[in-house]
Amino acid sequence: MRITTTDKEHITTFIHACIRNGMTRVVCSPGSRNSSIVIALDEHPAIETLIVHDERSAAFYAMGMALQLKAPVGVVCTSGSAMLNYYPAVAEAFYQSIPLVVMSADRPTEWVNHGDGQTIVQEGVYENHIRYQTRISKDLVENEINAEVDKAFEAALRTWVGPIHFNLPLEEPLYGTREVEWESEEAVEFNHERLELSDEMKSELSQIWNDSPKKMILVGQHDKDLALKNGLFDLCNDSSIAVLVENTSNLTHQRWVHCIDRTLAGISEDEIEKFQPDLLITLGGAIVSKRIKQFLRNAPIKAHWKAGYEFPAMNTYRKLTHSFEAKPSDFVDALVSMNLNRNTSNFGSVWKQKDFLNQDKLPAFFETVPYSDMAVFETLLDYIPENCHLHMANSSVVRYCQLYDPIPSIRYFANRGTSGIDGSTSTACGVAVASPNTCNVLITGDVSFFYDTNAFWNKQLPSNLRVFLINNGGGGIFRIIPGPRESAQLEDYFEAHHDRKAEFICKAHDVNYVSATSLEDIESQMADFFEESDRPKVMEIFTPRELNAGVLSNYFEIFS
Ligand SMILES: Cc1ncc(C[n+]2csc(CCOP(=O)(O)OP(=O)(O)O)c2C)c(N)n1
Repeated sequence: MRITTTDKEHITTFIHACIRNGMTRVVCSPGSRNSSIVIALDEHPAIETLIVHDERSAAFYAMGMALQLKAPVGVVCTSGSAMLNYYPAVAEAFYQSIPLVVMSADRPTEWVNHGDGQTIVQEGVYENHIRYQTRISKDLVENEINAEVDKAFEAALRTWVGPIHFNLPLEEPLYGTREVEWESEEAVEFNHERLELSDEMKSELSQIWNDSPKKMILVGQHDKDLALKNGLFDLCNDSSIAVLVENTSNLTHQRWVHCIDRTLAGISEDEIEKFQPDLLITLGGAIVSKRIKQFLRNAPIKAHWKAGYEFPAMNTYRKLTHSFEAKPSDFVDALVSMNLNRNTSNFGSVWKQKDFLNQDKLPAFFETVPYSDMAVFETLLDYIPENCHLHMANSSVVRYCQLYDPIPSIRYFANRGTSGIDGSTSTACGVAVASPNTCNVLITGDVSFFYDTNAFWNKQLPSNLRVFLINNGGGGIFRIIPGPRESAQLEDYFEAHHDRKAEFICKAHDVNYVSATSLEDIESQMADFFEESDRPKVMEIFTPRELNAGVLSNYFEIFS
């Protein structure tokens, strides 16, 4: 097939190598130095492009698309500070294990630090948060470019998934084009090897398993994975195992504990020992619950097995004894195939019983709850449509959502890699753009929302996005957590109280906007809000900032 491309041969070779490695979507930000790359991408029949001005938002968009597509997604920007604005998303992609492909155009290397405009030292900028970084320049021949690109994608995709960075020095003139022949090639497949445990390892693990009447499996952030769910179900068909999952693990089962903080709140000092595991098995990424981290760090755990390719040395609970670089589902299957002894302990039931006991206390509590963040979450979560994507912004939103049992058909998203408040809306937009037939709901606080309003500043805004913006006049979390809430600086510096409203920001971006100040207001607008529309919609819900923290603390008290 004849295609138009840039006249810079090494860029065309580079783009073709990226396509072969599975990158077929790129979010482009405007500039001049990157024009040769943009021309090649825009003209290419195998590439779909989006345009987002703000590079910080662009990178979160791309990250959201990569999450949804389970494939590498590129971002391309001009030289200078533009590429620094990718950094928050690069760090998030690094800690959340997402294949974000950064392509930064650069001045020719000999002109860096010699007074040229829009020039900074770009190479190595993401040093501490990148799976692979390299320079692709015109000095490389075709084979060298192909080998380097393959190496980078291998690092990003085969086992430990994460972001990669290509820095591309380019000389003027930048806008020339030419025609070339291109044939689509077989895409590279990144197969991982299944975990094989040695006989020695099997006998060591069996010994520990048999010596541990109290076993706990804790699953952090993980995409929906039926193989993992089935494996866990087979492995945990045993009352000695407590399975604790957060909604971000996208796993649910009636025998498992879904609301960890709610359950922990009911454990009194004198019964702690009953709930402390001998053996801890952790799967998946970040854990939201600070309480469970504290609980496990203080527990006399004898062995901690961690399974996952990412961060094999990560020792969150300070008790790590074995790290298995494997897919969590493969590790669970390996344990299942060992036919481990069933144990007569009832440790799993003890946890689940506590969960049931605490659940029983909820209806009476919610009858008395005044209008507040807590009451709003209770109402909103009843209306989230089945099978949708639910994006939880950071701060108190993701924490409130952990207090309600997850809805099995929903896919939960949250930027828990770095827990930043800087890209939640852009990430939700990226996921929504890549899932046009699914309703995407974002629940966000006001500071997170105002921080990332440039998410709305682009042409491809997804109409399948619904945003619940809980405006409690600042960072409500700081009224909840001990420390800032007792500080004289609380209101000005931590909560950073403001009285901004989102109405005119939404109008500026032609986003539908409604507001609410009571539960009745919210409920009466819900049907319309979820009606199809050609634009996204925002419902701004105003809550009483000074009341929220007290209601939440009353909630935790009902379990004690
Ligand atoms: C990029 C970034 N800057 C600062 C913070 C620190 N921070 C954590 S929560 C928060 C306030 C968020 O407020 P809001 O989004 O309104 O949510 P609420 O606390 O009211 O639930 C801030 C500033 C952060 N996590 N990320």
